[in-house]
Amino acid sequence: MKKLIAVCFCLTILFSIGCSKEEQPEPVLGNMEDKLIVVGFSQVGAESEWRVTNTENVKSTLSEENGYVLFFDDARQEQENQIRAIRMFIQQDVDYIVFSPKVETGWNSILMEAKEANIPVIVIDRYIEQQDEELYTAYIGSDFYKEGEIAVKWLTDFLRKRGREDEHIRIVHIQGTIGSTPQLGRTAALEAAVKQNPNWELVAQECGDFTKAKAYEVMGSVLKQTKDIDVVYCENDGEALGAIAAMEEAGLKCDPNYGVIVISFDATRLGLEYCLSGKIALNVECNPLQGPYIDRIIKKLERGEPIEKINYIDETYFDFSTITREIIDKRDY
Ligand code: GYE
Repeated sequence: MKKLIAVCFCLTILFSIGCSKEEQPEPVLGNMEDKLIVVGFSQVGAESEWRVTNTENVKSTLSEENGYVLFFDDARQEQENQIRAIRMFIQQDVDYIVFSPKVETGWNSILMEAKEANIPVIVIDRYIEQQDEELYTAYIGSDFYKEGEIAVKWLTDFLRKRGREDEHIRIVHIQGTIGSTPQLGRTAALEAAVKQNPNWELVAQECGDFTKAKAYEVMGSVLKQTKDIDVVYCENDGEALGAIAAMEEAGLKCDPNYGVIVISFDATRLGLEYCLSGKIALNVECNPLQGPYIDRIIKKLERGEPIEKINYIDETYFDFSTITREIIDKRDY
């Protein structure tokens, strides 16, 4: 631990008012020196329930009581803002940089700057293109292709159980932010399954940007073209809620037994309520509680212990036939 607590507080103030390093006043030295670990966290935005939970969890875990000073920046969905925040963290000489990259590409030069400054970078949630393994210290997040595989396997089994395995299945696909790891993984799994099942047809593929509003809008346009839809595959809960609202307005029933089968990802509390009502048939979990994983890795690094480079979080799924009120009430998010 190389930072002084008083410096941290000065920097927090400077960061929020946007002063340059040269303008910083002399730090006032306190008696808690050499105790707190300074982390700069660049969050991609606040587009979904998942994201809000992720932010709160990281903030509450990397707390002062737990030994940290946290600089937080919300990039509002702009990669440029993330790059600017990371550069600011480097100038502030933080101990660690944590960031959730909006998309997979475009990070090389800023991560090179962090590497030159000897600041370990922990990538969370979404992944980066692997050009240089040495540009980051660890990744913590989900295996998104696996999540997609869970979804298509569930759909295959469900259709088989209903004797619909040879039926023509018309699928609407609402994608997340294009180029982000969850979009790439969840999309790739669906597209692979469509190739394997000649009777599955992708009737529309639109970007919902992981938001309820955008999904509502794009689903509305799809419904103007066709209402002959068997499955809507949404890449997060917000999108599922938007798509369901548009379908219900258009007179479609979202119900795996007698209507449209809606598939979603995240399994937030609200998403699971929809699963309990049957409006979402399957909800594949994506765990946003990544703070404790970050904490564990940083503390290990502080003690000089070896760490795993890639850390996938264990995840499950919930479907309309097995979800219960008790399960929802016991969940943390
Ligand atoms: O599924 C979605 C969010 O990157 C895993 O981003 C995350 C995704 C999550 O906005 O709700």
